[in-house]
Amino acid sequence: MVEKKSNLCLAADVGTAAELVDIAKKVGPEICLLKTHVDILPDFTPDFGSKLRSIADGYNFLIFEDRKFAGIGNTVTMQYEGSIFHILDWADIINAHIISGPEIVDGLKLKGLPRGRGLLLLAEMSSAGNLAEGDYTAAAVKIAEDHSDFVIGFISVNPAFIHATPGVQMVKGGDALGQQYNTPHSVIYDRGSDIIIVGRGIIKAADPAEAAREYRVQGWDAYLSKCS
Ligand code: S5P
Repeated sequence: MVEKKSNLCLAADVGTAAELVDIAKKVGPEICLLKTHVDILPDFTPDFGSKLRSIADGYNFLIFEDRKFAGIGNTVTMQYEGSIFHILDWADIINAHIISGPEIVDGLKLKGLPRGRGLLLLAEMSSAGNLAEGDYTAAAVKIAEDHSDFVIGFISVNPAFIHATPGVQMVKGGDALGQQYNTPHSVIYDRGSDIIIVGRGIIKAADPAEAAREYRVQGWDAYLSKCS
């Protein structure tokens, strides 16, 4: 993040793997993280992971597969490593709900820790009416503290961890399906997050590379103001 002066994570929710590779190359210089939903892609092929990895290595960003694992420990172990996606092989970071209890972290850690991977826990969510609050959020923090060798942060509350916050656009607002947006400054400066996760604010812009630059500058400026 410091090397690239970027706390911008692109949520690359595009329709095909070809578009994803294209936008990764366009906005690569601006981002610290690229977030994927690999199960959206109809043209997924087994070389997807290695292709994306070489772009990530070239532009010095990490890959975050937003799989939102939620099952029991044994099941998520298999989902992480197996299927046609082999997420373990190419994603630096994954995330998980804690609804099934702390063993979900043990299951993912079993595979991820030896490979140097990291996990974000969904402690809060940006969608209207979500149930991740109060005791549930506190439980996510406790689980993270108990597994601080593998859990690196949250999808947004404890300064020892990284907070990555979705629901970010240049103007406060929302979409037609309950997404709630705040500005980069409000998320980083007022709420104390570390990373902004931006999807449609960039991928639907006329010039995604230019939009990514603007989000990076606003996110990084808000971070520098917070530090000073
Ligand atoms: O609470 C959440 C958690 C996540 S990971 N709310 C979210 O919106 N996300 C993800 O962030 C969501 O799945 C999508 O990929 C991205 C937001 O995209 P945007 O187009 O609304 O900026």
